[in-house]
Amino acid sequence: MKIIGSFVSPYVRKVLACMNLKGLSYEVDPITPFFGDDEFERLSPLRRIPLLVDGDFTICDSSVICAYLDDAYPGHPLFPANPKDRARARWLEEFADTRLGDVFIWNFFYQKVVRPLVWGEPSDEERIEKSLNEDIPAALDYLESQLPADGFLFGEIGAADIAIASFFRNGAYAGYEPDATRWPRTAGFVERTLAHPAVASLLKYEDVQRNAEIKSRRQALLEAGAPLTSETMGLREPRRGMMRL
Ligand SMILES: N[C@@H](CCC(=O)N[C@@H](CS)C(=O)NCC(=O)O)C(=O)O
Repeated sequence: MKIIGSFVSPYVRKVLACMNLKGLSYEVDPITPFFGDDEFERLSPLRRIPLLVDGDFTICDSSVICAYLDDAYPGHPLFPANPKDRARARWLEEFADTRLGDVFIWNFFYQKVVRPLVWGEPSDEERIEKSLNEDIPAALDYLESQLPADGFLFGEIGAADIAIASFFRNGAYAGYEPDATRWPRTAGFVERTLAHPAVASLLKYEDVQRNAEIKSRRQALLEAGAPLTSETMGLREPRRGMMRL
């Protein structure tokens, strides 16, 4: 199987960690979505990563991919079996993908890191401040009411745990760490989840991806042992997708 998308994306990280949990092997085409070519846009119409290629089948969206992997492949289940727990797991995954995505990615990481780096535009400081002072704390207040003091949400680690914790890695890349005195459950949960081998084993590739220049990135990742595809859907110049102006 192939996953199209950068190791640094929280949504790609979620899918790769879930594939690691299931013991599935994969190759990654580590592109940033803005650099995707026409073929990428044909297969991922919103120009978003991750995209899964499984033989002649392709599907996008991290939640849809994780649900497909659970349906199609045995091994470690990504969602609990009990219908109510299962629904709650899907809700918490959705809360992470949508709300944590807004507060940690679009209003924070994207503003601080991606906007200047990819588009050569200044960060929107007002958005960053609002996210840091209002929106991230409100999201963490909610998480604090939902997350367990020990272990994972539904016993074994699964997609919902990983989806939530994944955004904190990007938060940390842009300089944010949750205050463990104000949100002790959240801080402990995130630390535990990110330290799980299925997630932690991806960290070295993320570091290489973040620190290498675009032109030498593939080579640097290969040298670090990353399982890369031989071909890429990446371009040299970025293009804007229909979702972002
Ligand atoms: N709901 C999607 C969101 C994926 C997403 O937003 N990925 C970001 C990268 S972290 C992206 O591709 N953004 C490009 C854009 O929206 O233009 C999923 O779960 O896969």
